[in-house]
Amino acid sequence: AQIIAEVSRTFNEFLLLPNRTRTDCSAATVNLRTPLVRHIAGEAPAIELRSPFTSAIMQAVSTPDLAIALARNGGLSFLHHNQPIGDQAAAVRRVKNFKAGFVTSDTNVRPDDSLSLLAEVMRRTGHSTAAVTHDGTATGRLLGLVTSRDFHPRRHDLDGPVSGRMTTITDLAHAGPDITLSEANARLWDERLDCLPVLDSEGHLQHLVFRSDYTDNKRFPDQLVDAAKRLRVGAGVNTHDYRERVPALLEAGVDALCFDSSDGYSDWQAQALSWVKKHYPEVPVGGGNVVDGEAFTFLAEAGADFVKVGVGGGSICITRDQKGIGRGQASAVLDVAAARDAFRERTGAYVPICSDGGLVHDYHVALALAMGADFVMMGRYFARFDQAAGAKLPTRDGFVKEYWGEGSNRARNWQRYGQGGGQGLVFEEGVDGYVPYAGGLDEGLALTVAKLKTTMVSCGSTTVPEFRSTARLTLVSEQSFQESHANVTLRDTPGTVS
Ligand code: MZP
Repeated sequence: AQIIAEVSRTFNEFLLLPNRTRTDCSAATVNLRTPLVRHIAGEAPAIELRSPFTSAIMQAVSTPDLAIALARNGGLSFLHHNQPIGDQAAAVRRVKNFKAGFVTSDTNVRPDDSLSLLAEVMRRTGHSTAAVTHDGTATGRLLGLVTSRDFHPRRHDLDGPVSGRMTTITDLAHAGPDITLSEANARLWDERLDCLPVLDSEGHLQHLVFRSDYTDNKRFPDQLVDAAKRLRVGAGVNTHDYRERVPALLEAGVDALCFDSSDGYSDWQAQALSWVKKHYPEVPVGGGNVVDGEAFTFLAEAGADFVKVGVGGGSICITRDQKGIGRGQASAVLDVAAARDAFRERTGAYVPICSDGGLVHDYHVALALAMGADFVMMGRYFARFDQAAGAKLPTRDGFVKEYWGEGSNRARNWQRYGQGGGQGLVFEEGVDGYVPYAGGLDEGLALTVAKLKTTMVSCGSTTVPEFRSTARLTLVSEQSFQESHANVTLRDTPGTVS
């Protein structure tokens, strides 16, 4: 056997050193955009994530509800394939048919008509206030506010001078669902406005962004319904029934596929990737999981548009106990990232990598990105939210949610865990358990994103690629790991101070 000299390391063994933070580097200026799929290095990818989060291809995690919530927050879910093809396709359709938030007009509503059209939308939907922007450029101008009840913008609500119903909004980008707002405008948007119309440079209404969910198109004037923006969704596939599953998912409107295997370094996966690329060359399809550069290159050469990294690190995973297979997640990501960069140098193609599983603390997301991941995939994290599949159960101290592995007897996902060719699991590679309940995805993810941005600011970075290239990591000793935690008796520790 060959012994790899390097020790297999995981995230807990590393910390980031702060870099110099420039004055223009703040949470408001951090941009978390990251590529999802293969592209020519230096060019824009066909699909980007607004936020580097994907949810695990697991029964307990990626429901259509979770996919909708995550897509609306800039990430992407991969709906699980451990279900009949028709059911998975129906789940894809549920996400794609969700029209909340966006109604797009392609009918060139004249600027003069915009206000009256908005008033009509507001009347029908019960919205009370709306803002009208003149254009979608970075210096979009707020033309007016339409209100159906008292709405008095306070000066500090708005970035620009307020004069009657006219003011200036800065930093309002026109990017469809990817609208970004300056901090002040985001606050205004959160607190006061119900509806944000986006107009093109000639003042034609392009689409309306609503805060609440509106699936009933009847509420909108006809001019605004036929071309609603649709949320993105991914789906897991396996190397057994892909010839039937892939076309059904595509028919349902899926945006990206991912071959899902606990060990993706196999001829079966290379053959399946090649089949998809031959029959559907335009369809983004990822592969995995792998833990070293050699396996990454194998899948990238077979056509994978992204590669997932991680074997044995998942919170519900016992593959390492059962089979002695795996690698510390930090070592795996560092090795695969180096191979991705070498592949880019050699071929000119950038194939993003995803750090999948084993992210226990929020700061592990930052570590994964610093070590080279383009985005992360998480199971335990998302299983805690309302939108995940597990039942919410009361305990003495609050609530928990069920969370079980795909290799557990509960899921019996034999397509993911090839154990000798036959159908069925010979032994378990995952467990069935509980995770603390964490409420809704919107609030939970917002907190994680806030921490990620703050970490990036401390490291002097405003973009994921900049963070990756400038981050400095240090190994921590057992003693310094202890030092990282609070070293006082906590106030709410029972039986300490009366
Ligand atoms: P985590 O976020 O809960 O730590 O890990 C989720 C990841 O664990 C999944 O994306 C998948 O790669 C992996 N997984 C899913 N089921 C099992 C299992 O039963 C597993 N062993 O390891």
